Amino acid sequence: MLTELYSMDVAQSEDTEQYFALGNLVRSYCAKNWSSTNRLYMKKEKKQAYYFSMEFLLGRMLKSNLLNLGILETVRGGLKELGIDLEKIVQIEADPGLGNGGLGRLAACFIDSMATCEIPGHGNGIRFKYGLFKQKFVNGYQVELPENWLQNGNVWETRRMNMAVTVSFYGKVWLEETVNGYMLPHYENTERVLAVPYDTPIIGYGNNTVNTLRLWSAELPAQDEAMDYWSYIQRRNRIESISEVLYPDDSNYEGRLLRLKQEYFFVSAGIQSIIRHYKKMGLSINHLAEKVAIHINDTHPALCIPELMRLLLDEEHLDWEHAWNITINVMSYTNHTIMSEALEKWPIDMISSLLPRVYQIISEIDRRYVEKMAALHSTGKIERTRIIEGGHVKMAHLAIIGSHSINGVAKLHTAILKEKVLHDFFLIYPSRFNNKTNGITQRRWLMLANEPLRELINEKIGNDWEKTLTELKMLKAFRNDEETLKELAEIKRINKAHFAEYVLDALKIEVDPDAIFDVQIKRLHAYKRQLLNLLHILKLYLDLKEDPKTDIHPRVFIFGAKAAPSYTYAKEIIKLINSVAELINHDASINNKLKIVFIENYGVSLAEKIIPAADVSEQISLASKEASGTSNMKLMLNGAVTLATLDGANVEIRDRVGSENIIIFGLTDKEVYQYYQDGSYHSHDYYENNPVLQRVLNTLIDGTIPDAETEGRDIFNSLVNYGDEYFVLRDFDEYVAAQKKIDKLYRDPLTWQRMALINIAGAGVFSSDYTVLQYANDIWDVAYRPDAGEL
Ligand code: 26V
Repeated sequence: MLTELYSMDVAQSEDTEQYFALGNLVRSYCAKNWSSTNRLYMKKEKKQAYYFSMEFLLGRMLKSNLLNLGILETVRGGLKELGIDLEKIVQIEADPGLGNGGLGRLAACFIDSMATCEIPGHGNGIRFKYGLFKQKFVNGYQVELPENWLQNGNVWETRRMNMAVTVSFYGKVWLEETVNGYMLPHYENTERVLAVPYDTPIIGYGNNTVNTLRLWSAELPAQDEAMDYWSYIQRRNRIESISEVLYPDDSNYEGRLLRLKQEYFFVSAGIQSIIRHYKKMGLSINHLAEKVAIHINDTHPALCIPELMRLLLDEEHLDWEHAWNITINVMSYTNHTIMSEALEKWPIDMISSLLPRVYQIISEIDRRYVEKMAALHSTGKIERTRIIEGGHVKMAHLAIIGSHSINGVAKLHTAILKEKVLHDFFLIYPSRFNNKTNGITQRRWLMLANEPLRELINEKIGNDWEKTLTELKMLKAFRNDEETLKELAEIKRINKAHFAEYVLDALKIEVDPDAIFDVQIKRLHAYKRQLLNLLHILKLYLDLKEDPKTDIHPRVFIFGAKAAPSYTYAKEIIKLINSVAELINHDASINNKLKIVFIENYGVSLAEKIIPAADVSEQISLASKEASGTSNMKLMLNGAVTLATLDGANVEIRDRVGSENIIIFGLTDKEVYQYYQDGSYHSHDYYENNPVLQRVLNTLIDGTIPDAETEGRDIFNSLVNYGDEYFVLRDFDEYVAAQKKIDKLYRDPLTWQRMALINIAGAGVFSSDYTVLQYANDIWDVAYRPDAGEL
C-alpha cells in the first residue's frame, strides 16, 4: 500500500504516510462487507433507521475500526515486526470534532452500537469543514482557533457525486391546481444548493455489518458556473459557507440564519436521499413508514417533519391526512435539555423567506393542530403548545406534534419532561412519552482506552462482557478478593503515571500519581457548577495556608472544558480556574498537596487519556439541570468513584452501585423546584451566615487570586449579590462534607478499590448497545441481531 500510494517502502516512510497507508488498507478490508450489508438490506427490504443529527463527535477511527474488524492485535504485531509503533501512527489521524459535547458523542456511540447490534441504522449529518474550535489558553484566557480537521485528507470518507441532491432556498412559491386536481407549488427565483454526500463506513464489532454515516457538503450546482466570474465566486462562497463550520454554542440559542440554513440543508438532502433509495426497491410510497424510521436528535433536525410532508404532498401527490399519518409514523424525537435558553425558536420572517413552502406547511400543521385540539383541550393549553406563537416557530413543539415518540435521556429527565417542562404535551399525548437512558460504547471507552483493565477483567471473568456488558456484574464475586483489588489499584496507578507523563510534557506541571486524581470533564456551563469544585479547592488551599499540616491526601484536580465563545461568564470561570491554578501550583508552602490541571482543548482523544486515570468523577450539576450526562458512565466504567448530585443518570448509577459506593450530596430536583415555587433562596444569607464560605468567597475579591480581579468580582457578584442561579452556595457545605468523605475513603485502599470494582461491575447497563436496542424495539421497530442482549 505504501508503494502504491507514495512510491516508497516502509524504511523510507514517515508516520503520516504509514497512517494513510494503513487507513487505506483498513478501508479496502471492510469494503466488501460494506457493500454486502447494503445489498442484504436492499434484498430483504429491511426497515432502516436513520439517525438525523447535526453533530457526530466521532473521535479518531483507526483503532476503533481495527478493533471492530477483529484485527487490532494482528496489525499491531505486524507493524511491530516492521519496527513501527501503532500507538505512534494513530496519533496522526485528526480527531474530527464534529460536535459540541454530550449530544454529538451520544450520536457517535449510537452508530457504533447500531452496527454492532446489527441494526440497519445509519447516521445523517453535515460534513463540517471546521469542527468545534481548538481551545488555547493565553494568560489563562480561552482563545479559539479554527479546527481544520480535513487539512491532510480523510481516509474514511467516500465522496458520492452520483448521489448528490439539490436543496432549494428562498424564492417565491404559489400553489396552482393541476388537471388532476392537485394543488402543486410553483417556485420562482430559488437559490439551489448541491448537497454532496460523503459516506463513512461504520463497522460493527465482531460481525460483518457495515452501516453508513452520510455527511453532506454544500456545493455550487454545475449550471451556476456559467455566470459572471465575480458573481460566481460570491455565490460559491455563500453556498459553501453552509457546511463550513459547526456552531460552538450549545447552551445559548441564537436565531442565526446560517444555522437555519444548515438545519434545512442536511434535513432536506437526507430525506430526499432516503426516498430515492426507498423507491429504488420498487415499493409504493404508501408503505414508507413500514420501511423507514427517522430519528430527530434534539430539535436541530425538526424540519424533517415539514420536509417529509412537502415531498409526500408535492412530489408524491398524497393527500394531507395520508401524508401526515406516514410522517408521524416515521418520525421520533429525543429531547436533550430542559435549559430554556437552548430551545430553538425561529422568527416567522426568517423561516418564511428562507423556506417559503416549508413555512406554508408548518402553518398548516399548526392550523390543523389548533383546530383538532379545540374540542379536546382548553384554549390556554392549546396556545401554550401550538407551533407558531409570539411571532416564532417553536421547534420543540413541531417535533412533538409531528412524532409518534418523544423520549428523554435518563429516568429523572423524562420524569421532569412529563411533569414540568412538557407537562401540557404529556396530557395531550401521554402514550408518546418514554425514557431511553443514554449509554456509551464499551469498545472505545474501555476496550480501547483502557487496555490493562480490559486484560484484567478478561483474566477474572472471561470476555463475554465485551459483547454483553452486563456480564461485568460477575466482577462482584471479587469484591473481597484482596489480590484482585490490588491488581485493580496497580492498573489505576499505571494509567495515572501515564497521564502524569502527558501532563508534564504538555503542560509542564508535575503531578504525583499517588495523589487522588479528581476529574471534572464537560462543557463549561454555570449549571454544571465547575465553580462549586473551585470553591472547594479554595477552601482546601486556605486550610493548608492556615495550617500546613492539615491532614489531607494529596489531590490533583483535573478540569477539561470548552466555553462557548460568546458565553462571557463561562469564559470568566475558565480564567478564574487558571488563575487559581497559577496561585496554588506555584505556592511552595502547599507542598504539592494540591495541584490544578486545566487540560487545554478537551475533546474525545483527551477524554481517552484522562478517564482511565481518574479516581473521582465529579458530576455536580444542580439537580434537574443535567439531562443525563455520559462522562459519568465512562468514568464509572473505568473504576472512578462518583461524587454527585441526584441529577440525570447519576440517579441510575446510584441505583446500580448502591448508596455505599457513590457519594451523593446536595439539593434534590424536588427541593430545587420547591425553591423556585416559594422564591425562598437568598444566596446572600449563606455568605453572611457561613464564615467558612465567606472566607472562601472573599478570596475572589480581596486580591488573593492573581490577575483575575474583574473575573473574581463578576463571579463573586453572581454568587452573592445576583441570586446564585444554580444554588452553588446552598450546596457548598454538603459538597465539602462529601469531599471529606472521599478523602477518608481513599485512604483506606481496600475499601476504595472495592468501591471502584463495584462501580465497574455495575456499569454494564450503561452500554449504548442496550440503549440502541431499546430504540430499535420500542421506537423504530427495526430488526437487530437475534442474540443481542436485552436488559
Ligand atoms: C443546542 C444548541 C442550541 C443552538 C445552537 C447550537 C446547539 C448545539 C447543541 C445543543 C444541544 C444542547 C443539548 C445537549 O447537548 N444536551 C446534552 O445531551 C447529552 C446527551 O443526551 C446529555 O448527556 C447531557 O446531559 C445534555 O446536557
